[in-house]
Amino acid sequence: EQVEQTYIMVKPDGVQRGLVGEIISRFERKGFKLTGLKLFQCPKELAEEHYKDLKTKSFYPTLIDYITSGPVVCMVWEGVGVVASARKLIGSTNPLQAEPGTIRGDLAVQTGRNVVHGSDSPENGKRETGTLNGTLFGLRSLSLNHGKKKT
Ligand code: YYY
Ligand code: MG
Repeated sequence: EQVEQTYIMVKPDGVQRGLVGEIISRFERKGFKLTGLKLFQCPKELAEEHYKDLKTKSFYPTLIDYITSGPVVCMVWEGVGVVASARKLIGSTNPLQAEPGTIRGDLAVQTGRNVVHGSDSPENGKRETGTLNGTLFGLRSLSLNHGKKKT
């Protein structure tokens, strides 16, 4: 059972719709630990780096336009099994196929406006939170003892 980190990003539609608190709340209630957070206007080059695996897809240009269309909220969440668990909390890529109770299942209807990103593997969790190849989103992860006072 290994402690992992995952990169969670509230996409521009989620920020515009005022869903930041709702989304953070779901990860908090689940019991994961927030170790990095910032509001950020993603430059095109960084969006392209983040989604480089999707470069050949037909929706790629639209995706880059969308993700750079307004501020996003970048977060690092930490915990045992957090990568896979966060993907479950988020739900399927197409919100119409996402189960009720998931973020996308409850809050979205369009694949191109699916409110939140989550790393799809522990390796990408490392890449996207910047613990592997430098700071992709410039997030510095503060792994402090939340709620625990040193005695
Ligand atoms: O990891 P996840 O966000 O669930 O899906 P990906 O397959 O990584 O695609 C990233 C992003 O691209 C997705 O959240 C919406 C967009 N997208 C799209 O607009 N149309 C598709 N057919 C597939 C994905
Ligand atoms: Mg993905």
